[in-house]
Amino acid sequence: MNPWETLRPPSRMRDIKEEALAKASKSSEKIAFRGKIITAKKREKTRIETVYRVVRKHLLRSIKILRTYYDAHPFYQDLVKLFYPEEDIRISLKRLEGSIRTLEMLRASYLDRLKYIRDTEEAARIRKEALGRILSIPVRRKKQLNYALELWKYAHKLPSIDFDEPIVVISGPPNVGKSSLINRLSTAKVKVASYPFTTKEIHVGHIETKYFRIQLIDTPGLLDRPLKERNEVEMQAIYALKHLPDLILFMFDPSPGRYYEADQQVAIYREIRELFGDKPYLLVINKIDDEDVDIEEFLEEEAYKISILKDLGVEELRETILNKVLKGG
Ligand SMILES: Nc1nc2c(ncn2[C@@H]2O[C@H](COP(=O)(O)OP(=O)(O)OP(=O)(O)O)[C@@H](O)[C@H]2O)c(=O)[nH]1
Ligand SMILES: [Mg+2]
Repeated sequence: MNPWETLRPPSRMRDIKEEALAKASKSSEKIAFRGKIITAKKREKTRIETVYRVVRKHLLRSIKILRTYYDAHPFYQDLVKLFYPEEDIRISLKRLEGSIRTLEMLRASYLDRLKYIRDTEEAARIRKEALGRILSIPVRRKKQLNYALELWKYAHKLPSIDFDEPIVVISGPPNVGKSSLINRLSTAKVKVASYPFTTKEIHVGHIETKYFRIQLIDTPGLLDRPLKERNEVEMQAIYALKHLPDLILFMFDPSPGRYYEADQQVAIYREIRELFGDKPYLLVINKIDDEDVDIEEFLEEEAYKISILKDLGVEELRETILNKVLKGG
């Protein structure tokens, strides 16, 4: 599962202040009168506690978002690390945890001071000072709160993967029909277009059988270049291949509209096979309704031949996928 998907984000610094002050003023409305000093003490205590709680809530949400990185499955760690380096996460987390300690200390010290007030003016003065100092914490931690918020925005939308159920990763060069296939075989609804680089992130779809749910993963197209030159979009595909598959479905495009020549498509396949050779593969040549080159000639391996457009061989492919992942054969 995506460990961020159920987490709540912190608010922006300005909204935290607004929420805290609104709740503080509301919280003191309900206090019944029981003598001037006692009532003032109670009122100001409630206000300080309320502001403390709101600030704490947002700091803790941010801390939780960043800490979740350390408990996440390596697949999610790799995807997050692409845009949020581990060192930045570590530093932000340390700062935010430090400000929780400051916050606790401020609360304790101001509530203590409230105990010894002699008049209502003094109570108001202490409360004013307390609120000022407590609310300066999110101001000083604005950068870290924002960092956690941005990380959450990216991470909570990553696809939810169940690591206990079978996973098939669809991979291949750009524009070969990967998204068309996942849309055809599973519940996924991924954008398909006649130009390359349509898919820029990982998508998941499901095939429901009577007893199992198989996850199909659509990935961005891979370019013909070595691993160290791959950009963030391609690296998402690489990480899906590295961490997820029980079966890798590698697709080729023999049509005149192919993005790469046959030999280059095969070169990409070989590079992937070299990196992740220990996984079972299923090779698929799509678009046989519009075949222009013989991929198998370069491939020197057997491949499934299908046309998603004309619905040729697709049902047989589905059966093969189910047999391979469910029976391991
Ligand atoms: N002729 C023909 N065209 C097809 C077939 N399957 C898919 N296409 C077309 O190929 C183009 C690319 O399809 P996509 O499914 O977006 O390909 P993709 O591999 O996901 O592409 P990227 O995400 O850009 O890497 C679209 O115009 C599809 O309509 C097929 O069997 N025959
Ligand atoms: Mg696609």
